[in-house]
Amino acid sequence: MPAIQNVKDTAEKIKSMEIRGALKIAVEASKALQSVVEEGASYDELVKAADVLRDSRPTAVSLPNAINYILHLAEESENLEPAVAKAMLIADVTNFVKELETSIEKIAEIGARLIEEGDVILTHCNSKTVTAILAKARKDGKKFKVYACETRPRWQGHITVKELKEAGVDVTLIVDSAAYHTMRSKCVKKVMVGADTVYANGDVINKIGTSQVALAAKNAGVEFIVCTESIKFSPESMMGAVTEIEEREANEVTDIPGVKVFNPAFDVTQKELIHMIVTEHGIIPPEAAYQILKDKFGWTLD
Ligand code: RI2
Repeated sequence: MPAIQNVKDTAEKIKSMEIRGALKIAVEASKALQSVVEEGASYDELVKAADVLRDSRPTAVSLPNAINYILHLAEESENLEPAVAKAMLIADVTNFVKELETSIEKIAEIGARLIEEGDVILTHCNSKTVTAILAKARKDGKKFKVYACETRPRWQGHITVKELKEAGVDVTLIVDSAAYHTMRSKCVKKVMVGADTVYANGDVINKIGTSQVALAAKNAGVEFIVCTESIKFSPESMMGAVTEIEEREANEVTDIPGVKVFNPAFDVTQKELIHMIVTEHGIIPPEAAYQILKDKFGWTLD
């Protein structure tokens, strides 16, 4: 298949959520751009391919972060002899994809240390980062219980319960509106969720409903933990940019004809509700998000 067709297919799959989860989106978009590079495309053709992918999902910042990084690599190699530039770019992009994929293993290693024997954990939506942490803790021999919100309207909680069951974790599905009651009646100790975007000030965008779970956790005295790779930290937020919250079709919510529907896919959880953020670089308080952007990516305000 020609690389540009592969790019269009990938963009379509991201849009329809066949490819979903913020890290997976970044990995698959990067691989699609890698195929464009391998085909020997010019810099301008690579930019065009990047534009096809860029708008496929507006809220997950991992997508523009990955695309911009690959374009930056391409710019750096532009003045080299074409064959050398191509070989260098392929090697750099391959490395980048590998780094993205291994960051989740590092987080699993770090996050699993937080899980204690007998813990009761609640999660919302389906985060590969969170399920990797829980699967690692189970593999390490720890016994604990997980409650997973079903996560209307796309039911990603069903993916979570399947993945955790396969990993041998004791997992129970709950409806979204049972989150607070479950926290109190089942002695939940920790909430663990993923992220689609982390702002420089420590606020976190994740699946719709996350902020309600965080508010409930605060009231119930439950620790609220965000688990995320640093590719999801938003450099634009340092300059005050606000991420667009994706609104999806009404038919995801109801098939009743003529009913007005508001269907936002994500919400913002304020840093005051977050106890810690687990990243591949270690565990940080939400206030240190700016430091990650500065130290790891060199983005500064001056
Ligand atoms: P990982 C998902 O969004 C959820 O909001 C989830 O918490 C987040 O991406 C991060 O997922 P969607 O793609 O990258 O289901 O941790 O809309 O897998």
